[in-house]
Amino acid sequence: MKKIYQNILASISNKENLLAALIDPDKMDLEYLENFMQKVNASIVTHIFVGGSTVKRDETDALVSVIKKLTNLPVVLFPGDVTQITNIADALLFLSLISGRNPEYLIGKHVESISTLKNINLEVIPTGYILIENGKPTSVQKVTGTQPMLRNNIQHVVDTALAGEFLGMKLIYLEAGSGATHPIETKMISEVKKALQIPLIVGGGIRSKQELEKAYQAGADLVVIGTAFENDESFFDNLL
Ligand code: 1GP
Repeated sequence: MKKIYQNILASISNKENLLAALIDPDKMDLEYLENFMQKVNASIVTHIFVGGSTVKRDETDALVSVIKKLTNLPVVLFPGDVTQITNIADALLFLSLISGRNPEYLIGKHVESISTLKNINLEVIPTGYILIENGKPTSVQKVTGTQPMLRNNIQHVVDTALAGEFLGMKLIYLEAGSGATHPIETKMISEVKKALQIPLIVGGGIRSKQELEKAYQAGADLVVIGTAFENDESFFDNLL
């Protein structure tokens, strides 16, 4: 059943804030997963995102099959590469790195993924992915060989997000990068949100309840947190 995107839209119209816990197969120890998922299930998390910049073939499949046994929350792939696609998940963010100018990450990887995607029944959600500089190089930047967009050129980011919407993308993801020193600034979130009709995802560097609330207040519909959950499980309790 392909309903993840429809459910995101329904939650937004009900004014519910969405929160994804990002699990990187490269960093998550399977032995630790059960305990981690108990924390997730008892928290305000609404989605599980799975993905990373450097993940070994089949690692995502193994991880997602265990996650599915431990939670009823939707599991959405947020892949760093084509090898991270598995039909055990509920949906796939079909990411186009529209902040960059590397054709591989605008269309190349997408074409490469079709031999897998055409044979499985995975919900595919076209997503405009926009990397914003945060003071230090990110893994996305290194892996994709692209430059992030400048923090102080908000208009250029707004135009890029809207171009993504006009191209037919269903979500826009503003990304400061995993472990970013600073999250995306609220002014940028609110300006992008004002311009868009489609939902806005914000992630990277969010480490406190206050930062999470600021992102929602500025207009983020769905916030993604990875590092803060990985580093300190009690962060789940702080969000209650
Ligand atoms: C990274 O936006 C996500 O792609 C989450 O970032 O790990 O900094 O929470 P953090």
